[in-house]
Amino acid sequence: MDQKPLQTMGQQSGRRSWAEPWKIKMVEPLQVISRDQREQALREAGYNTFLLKSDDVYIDLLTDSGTGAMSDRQWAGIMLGDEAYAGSRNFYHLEAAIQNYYGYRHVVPAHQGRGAEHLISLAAIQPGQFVPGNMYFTTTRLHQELAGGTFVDVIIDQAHDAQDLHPFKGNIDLAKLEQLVKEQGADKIAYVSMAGTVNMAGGQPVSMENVKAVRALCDHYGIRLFLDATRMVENAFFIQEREPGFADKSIAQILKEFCGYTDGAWMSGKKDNLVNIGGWLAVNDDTLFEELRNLVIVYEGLHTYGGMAGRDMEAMAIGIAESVQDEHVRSRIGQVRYLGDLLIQWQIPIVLPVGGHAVFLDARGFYPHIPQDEFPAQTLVAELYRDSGIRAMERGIVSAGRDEHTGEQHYPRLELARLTIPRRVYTQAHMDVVAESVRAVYEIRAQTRGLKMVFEPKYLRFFQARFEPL
Ligand code: P61
Repeated sequence: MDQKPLQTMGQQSGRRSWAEPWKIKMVEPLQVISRDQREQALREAGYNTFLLKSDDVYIDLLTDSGTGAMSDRQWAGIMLGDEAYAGSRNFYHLEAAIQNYYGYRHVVPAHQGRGAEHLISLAAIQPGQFVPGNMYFTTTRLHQELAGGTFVDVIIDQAHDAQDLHPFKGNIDLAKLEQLVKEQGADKIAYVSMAGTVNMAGGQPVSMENVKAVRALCDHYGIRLFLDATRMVENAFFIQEREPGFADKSIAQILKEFCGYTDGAWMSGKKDNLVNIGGWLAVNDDTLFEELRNLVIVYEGLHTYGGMAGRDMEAMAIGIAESVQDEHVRSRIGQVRYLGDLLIQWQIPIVLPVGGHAVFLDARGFYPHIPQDEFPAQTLVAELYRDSGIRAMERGIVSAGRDEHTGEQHYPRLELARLTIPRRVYTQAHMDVVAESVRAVYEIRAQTRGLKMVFEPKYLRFFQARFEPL
């Protein structure tokens, strides 16, 4: 019998292979429940993957948030927790790491990203002001709205097109931004809210050129520029890879340069910073810092722990240093890209180019026969779970929610299912299993039917909404 010669991944791409820059010291067993059990689990979860029990999940690609594996150094750091109510030494380690790698002057700890978003929104938004940003993120926009602001999307148009190959689809459209400033007046703009990378656009990066230009525009009008730094390390990788003049700079250098164009940042440490819980805010302005330091006590905890245990702060300080290692970022994004490249080769519709933290399946491409009101991306994540026990996340009309004033549903152009890759957790073999399950679901796409929503919560409905098959 004729057998094709087996090729390693590297050989298939005409290059030498690379591998993860770590080895595994401890394992966590996985199990797959039967198809009948998965059917039942889906029904009980109202076809919402957020409502599944994790014991019923095989490969969990719901999110990369807090799901990463810590290193042996970080676990050792956990043992060095100084659980003093005030002045924990771990806070000073964390503060130094943020100042060193991100470059901001003042640090305020928070229990996670949305805690930090709450504080910056309260401190920097006056009711009635506008907050332009490069595409909405669910919690970010909600906190801006709850503080009385109105979010305005000023990302470049290409970001809303799943197939557009622009290398920096996270960029802010300067003309859109300037038009808003001119229409409303600079005093009606609370600040510019820039995320790197842009989660809802598919993990797409912002270029250094763009942040510089936005900085110049903000300086011209006297507007502040704040960064959602949640996945900014991954953004730095794309600048190193794609932007002229950065190939010889390290991730750490690029990160610091980029942050240097902004007035401050908020952070969900659960992503880039390689911890299971934690977050922070960092700003340069003394007065704003005083305000944030005051607010943190009300909502999060004292200004030297902000809702985190001392040990969590130590793990994050160590995680920050690990997160900017070039080999780490290359292998992290390399794994995401490996999965994406398999799907591209099989002509399965995904968001292009493949972004930093996830592969986003284009549910419109899967199910052109399912109208957006019947939740194509929600259907897709349910189908994937049914096929293999793999858990993904809806990022389409359910996530987009409703207009806060009119109550009308937002109809986002992107209707996506996110296969989010936790950091340092799964292997290449897991990625193969995921790719094959996506293909199986794609093959039965024509006979797949949509869903109807039978329960809708008021805030961030995607977390707890329930559905039934049509
Ligand atoms: C995620 F379904 N992201 O991607 P917190 N900014 C950015 C984030 O990605 C982010 C936060 C701020 C999550 C968790 C999550 O609709 C959802 O530490 C760019 O989660 O509070 C979080 O940071 C907030 C999942 C959040 C969601 C909101 O999976």
